[in-house]
Amino acid sequence: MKALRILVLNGPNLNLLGTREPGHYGVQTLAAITQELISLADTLGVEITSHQSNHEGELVDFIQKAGNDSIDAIIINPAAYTHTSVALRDALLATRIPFVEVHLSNIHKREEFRHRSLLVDAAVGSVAGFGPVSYTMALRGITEHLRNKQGD
Ligand code: CA2
Repeated sequence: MKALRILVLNGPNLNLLGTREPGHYGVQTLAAITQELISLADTLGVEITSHQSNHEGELVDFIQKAGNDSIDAIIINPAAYTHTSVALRDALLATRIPFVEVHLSNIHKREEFRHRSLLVDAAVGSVAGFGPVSYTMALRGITEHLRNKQGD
């Protein structure tokens, strides 16, 4: 059977991980988090591709491209765009690719403006508050979800 293909997208400022604000976002760099995901993907037998962008339009482009590249699922940490981006919501809905919203911090115990996500009601699920483990939980969760659906 063809390996599942999963796209991992990271939004603005996540390229700074491991350099500042360890209280909220931990000490691991994005490269280290991605490396851990690649090795878990290997264990699970799925393929992952990963991108980070500070630009909303570029993230929209990656999502649209995923629609043409037969990507099976998207794991996305939209960062600040979580709380503001109708464009990311529209792109995700347009491609109809199942996605998981991920956050390092627990957005619900932070400032009120972070409590609202413009994406989460369209997601298969969301994981927040576990630091880098949020990403590995998302990968395990969506892989199992897709495999259960393949068996339908
Ligand atoms: O907790 C998360 O993963 C967030 O998506 C991170 C976003 C924030 O706007 C969301 O509300 C929650 C911020 C990412 C900024 O990352 C930095 C990393 C290091 C230093 C400064 C910012």
